[in-house]
Amino acid sequence: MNLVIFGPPGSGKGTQAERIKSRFELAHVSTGDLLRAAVASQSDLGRKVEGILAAGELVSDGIVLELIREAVTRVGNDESVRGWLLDGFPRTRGQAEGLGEIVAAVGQKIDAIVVLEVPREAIVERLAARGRTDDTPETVMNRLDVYEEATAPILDYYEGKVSIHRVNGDQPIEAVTEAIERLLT
Ligand code: B4P
Repeated sequence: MNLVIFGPPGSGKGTQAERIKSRFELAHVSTGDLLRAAVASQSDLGRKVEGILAAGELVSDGIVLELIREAVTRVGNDESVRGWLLDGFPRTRGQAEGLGEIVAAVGQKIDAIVVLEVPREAIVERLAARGRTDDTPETVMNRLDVYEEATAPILDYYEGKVSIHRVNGDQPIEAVTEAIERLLT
């Protein structure tokens, strides 16, 4: 099974992905984690994207698509998992179209998209409590705006093509996990 977990910044995509990956034996692929690891290692890629992450802007589609192409190929050769769980990707229409080409080239498809719905006020509160370097109030506001403008419209692109499951993400972590598991089994 190949899944995409979708939602605004701070909606709990990474939190839920960590919990459901073992339940469904999936490889968790987070573009945010891959980019933060590149920054931490100060690789060429990391130095290029560091400022973009700090500002809450999107890294270019070309860079992110290359990371995903590598990850999908790696997971396809990994017999210990039954598919992938993409977290934080796609985030633009260009990424969605690029993902379609990548999965078609390896004979795969997206089986479902899980959308975590959380009101803006709850997100601002959550991220202020977490305090990652891109969780400052100004950056969080920018990330939410970028989500509304560039990312949320992707769901229209997938409408009618892939099963889209909407989940209330504004409830305790365990309740969100249970809701996702019910939808997918
Ligand atoms: P991401 O790493 O994807 O970060 P995120 O959207 O903020 O986090 P997520 O939704 O996973 O929230 P989490 O579970 O951590 O992106 C970071 C940056 O990387 C982007 O701004 C961009 O610059 C770049 N980037 C990433 N992907 C890209 C792409 N495809 N294209 C271009 N650029 C890209 O949860 C957040 C907090 O809430 C945690 O503290 C958690 O404990 C808490 N929480 C979770 N669930 C909760 C619940 N149910 N109740 C209360 N608190 C909860």
